[in-house]
Amino acid sequence: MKNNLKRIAERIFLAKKEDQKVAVWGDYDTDGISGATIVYQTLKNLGFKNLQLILDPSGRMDQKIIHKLISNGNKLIVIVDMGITEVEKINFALSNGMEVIVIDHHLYTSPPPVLFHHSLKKAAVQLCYEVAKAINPDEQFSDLVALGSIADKIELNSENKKVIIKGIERINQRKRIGLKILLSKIKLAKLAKKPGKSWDKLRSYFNFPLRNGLQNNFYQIFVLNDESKLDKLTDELIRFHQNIYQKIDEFSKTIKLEESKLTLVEHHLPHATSGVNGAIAERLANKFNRIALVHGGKDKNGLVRVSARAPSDGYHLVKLFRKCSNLFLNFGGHPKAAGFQARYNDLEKIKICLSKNLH
Ligand SMILES: [Mn+2]
Repeated sequence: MKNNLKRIAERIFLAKKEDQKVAVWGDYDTDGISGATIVYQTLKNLGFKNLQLILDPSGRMDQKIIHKLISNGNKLIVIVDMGITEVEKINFALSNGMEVIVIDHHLYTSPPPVLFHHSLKKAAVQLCYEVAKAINPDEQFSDLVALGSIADKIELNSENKKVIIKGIERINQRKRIGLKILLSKIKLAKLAKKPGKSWDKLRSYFNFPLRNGLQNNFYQIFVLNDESKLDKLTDELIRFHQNIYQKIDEFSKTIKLEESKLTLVEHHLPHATSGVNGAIAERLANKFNRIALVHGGKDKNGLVRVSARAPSDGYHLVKLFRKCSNLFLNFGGHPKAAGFQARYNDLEKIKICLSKNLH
């Protein structure tokens, strides 16, 4: 993997030397945005002129964006927090004269046919930090690594702990002015060095539907120094947060505990995104101390996207999903926060299968 880092840095230096058009493209959650921000800022600081940052709410390597990049004459795309399994789309970009670098931490079965940096034990933002360090050892982004890792519910381990702790210290020192203003407004005086209330609170502001142009809002909070602009941006973020969480809370309170080992719930709130589904699932998992599965109803093809959350101890959602994988169209995620896509009509079968495999 070290070797890959070196090769990625070399490819970026080549792009700089040849003045190539480069796009950095991040997934739309906090991990994706903070990771893409790190790569984009590092390239910007290198002096790239033809550089573009894409934080698109459609996520998952939208084909329309690939077409746009091709017609704009892009030579290189750096994909963050997605792409490791998108072999078809990558091949499409390659066959149209673009090169691709993937920085991703999701599970894959066969490696993508391009340069990539990957680990299952780190958030994508930490992998981006490593790429940034390979390009410029002086880059100071550990606070964003802590933020993205906490938002993505990454479990602390020997490979990620050092950087995350360093980042938490940096957040507590209020080095990044946008975060400083936001944390003071939400009255988060100090971020603890291990999971708990302060992490949950921080996460609640960053892990919700990053729609309505809020990706850019996040990016600006990460990079701007203008206090009056930051004041407006953070207000906007907090207003959105209050509005959506009020609806999520009201809905979650109406749910009663069922006589089963896990909770399966359908909601009809606006923004039935994985962020909203996840926030409801999170509340129900904590409230009932059991696994919660939440979705916003079926689409026109009769399919549902379900977000799952596990209570604090003793569960591994991805391992559990593997036992019922024949019932899913796809699934993925992390031990305590995961999701799947399935046929709406299979949900009861899925519930029975998952319950059976829970001990
Ligand atoms: Mn991620």
